[in-house]
Amino acid sequence: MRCFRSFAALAAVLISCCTQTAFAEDRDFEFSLRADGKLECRSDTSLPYVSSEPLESALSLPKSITNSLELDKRIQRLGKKSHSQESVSKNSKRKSSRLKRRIRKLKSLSLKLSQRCRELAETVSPTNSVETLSGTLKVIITDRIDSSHHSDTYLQLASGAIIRLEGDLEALDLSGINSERVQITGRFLDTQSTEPSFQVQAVKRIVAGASQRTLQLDGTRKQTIGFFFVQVGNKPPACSSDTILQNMFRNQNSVNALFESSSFGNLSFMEDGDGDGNPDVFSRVYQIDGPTSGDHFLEWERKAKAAIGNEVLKRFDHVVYIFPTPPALGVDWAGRADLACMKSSWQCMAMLLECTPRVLSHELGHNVGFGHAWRDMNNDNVIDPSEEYADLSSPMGSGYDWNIPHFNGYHKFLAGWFTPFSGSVREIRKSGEYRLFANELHPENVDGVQLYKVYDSARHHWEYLSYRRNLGPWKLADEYRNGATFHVPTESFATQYMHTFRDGESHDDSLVSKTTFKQVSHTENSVVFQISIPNNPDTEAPTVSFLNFSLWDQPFEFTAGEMLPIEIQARDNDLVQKVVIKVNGNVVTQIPTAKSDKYEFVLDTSLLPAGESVVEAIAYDMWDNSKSLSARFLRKDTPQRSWHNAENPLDV
Ligand SMILES: [Ca+2]
Ligand SMILES: [Ca+2]
Ligand SMILES: [Ca+2]
Ligand SMILES: [Ca+2]
Ligand SMILES: [Zn+2]
Repeated sequence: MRCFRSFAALAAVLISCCTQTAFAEDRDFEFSLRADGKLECRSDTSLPYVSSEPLESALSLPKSITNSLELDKRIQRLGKKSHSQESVSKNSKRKSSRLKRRIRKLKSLSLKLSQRCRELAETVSPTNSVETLSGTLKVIITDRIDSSHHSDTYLQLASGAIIRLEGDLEALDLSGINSERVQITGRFLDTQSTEPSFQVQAVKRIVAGASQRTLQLDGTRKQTIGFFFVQVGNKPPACSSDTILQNMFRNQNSVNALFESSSFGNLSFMEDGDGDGNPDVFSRVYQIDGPTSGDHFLEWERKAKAAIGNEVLKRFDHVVYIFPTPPALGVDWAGRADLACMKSSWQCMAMLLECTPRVLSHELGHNVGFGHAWRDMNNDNVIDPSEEYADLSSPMGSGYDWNIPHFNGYHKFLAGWFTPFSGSVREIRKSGEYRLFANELHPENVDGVQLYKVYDSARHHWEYLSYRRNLGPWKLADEYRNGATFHVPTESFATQYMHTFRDGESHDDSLVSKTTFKQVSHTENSVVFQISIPNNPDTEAPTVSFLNFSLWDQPFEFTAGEMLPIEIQARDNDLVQKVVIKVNGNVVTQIPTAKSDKYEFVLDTSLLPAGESVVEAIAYDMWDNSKSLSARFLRKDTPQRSWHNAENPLDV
């Protein structure tokens, strides 16, 4: 599933979807094995079902097969092969019967998995009808010891209740995570458990009269952070308060020093944020009774919260729990954190099962809003779990040895850390020779650019170009230094590392994107390169239209409080970069590039003023050509000025 994240892989998936054949006749369900080992079943007549446990090994699919379609193909291919082997020689007869045995085995596996899907469908109560919920999206990232990761997506309702979302979550747009309301349609799967789950069918943003979100973390932030040590059963926490105090605040290369240096003073964590004269790394060990086997992190968190008490917890922007080590708890992860919680007013959570600067900086990086630092080590355009942390030039990768480097250029940009320093980030639109200063230097001391954005018109994405150096305790592996480094951002706030150039090295992409790049020279603080790109290749503005209502001369009438779904279609000769939604002149949301050309949201009219309101959709392409379209809305309770009132000349 992870392959959806790169454009090339997405194209490959789209192509393979289009050549899909009908599923086997004797099967009501199409099934697939998810990355987490669970079985997902789809049919034409219902929402998908997902098994609550990973498949047992007896039912596991052959290697390189992940779904029913591939299984069918394999069976077909073996069938053809066995026909061609028949009635030739003794040897091929033996081969043929071996193939037939293999086919029987695969067919029986296919039937068993279909049967499992039917059982799954039956255990979900038929009264669980499709319904619509609204709330905010919340994502918790789990960093596993084996360098793979897992993310859980939740909907937090206005009541505070948290519901785990299941389904095709790769398609979820996370740009408004934690700070925007969304409306989701789907069905409850399991309401009995302490963690109810909901199968998602569709997600739409809710927009209203006023802007409800900050797009970036602008301005200086001094965060309060409380560290709490929790014993689970008889298992003690992973480290002492002294270890955290040193690693977080007091060592020369402390995690707080890393954030202060990386953010150019925009973000720091306070050792005594509640101002009572004592560090907020609490030496007391809180005791919870378990469970001590299996991964029950929500339950541990709930019990730890109860033991600590809300009076204490509420003083902090970030609450960090230190639980027992992974082997003591019998779990496969070392850290876990809320993603992008700093974008909202919500309290941030992180859990540590290891107290190293590496894990600590990584989890707090998730709190800021950073995804992982990927690197496609084998260049197959797919990020495998083992490649999820493979870019060692960022704490969001695995870090280099036990050193931690600064966060990378794109992530600094995402956090708004360059924002106060004008001229630090520039787009390259013209061919020429450019100088780029090191990502690590404080922009106040730099008279020049520290992050370049280059648009690749063939691959339809922005590439971020930075230059790295060692600075104080913040050290990089050699291969990331002495050259211009390219990163491509992903939809889940991750970055994909592309390449670090060397002096004299060039890349000629003129056949694909008409762009060539050559590194000229470097010093410790800067690199010089030449780039040749076509002159503004796109002057054609996107088209934009409303799909689900027509633009009459009259405003669209609504009753106050109504939730109006609005569908917009935006297309471009190149690529739609975003669709910005304004209500009465205020930007209320922006929707990034959609995989289809449909941009949907729900207008919450309860926050619209009396009288007429204007909703404007502005589509931008990658070159900032834009096209805007407005629709008028009128609250029914206000008397409508009719067109045949006096000043209308037609009324005579
Ligand atoms: Ca304190
Ligand atoms: Ca790969
Ligand atoms: Ca500067
Ligand atoms: Ca265009
Ligand atoms: Zn992580």
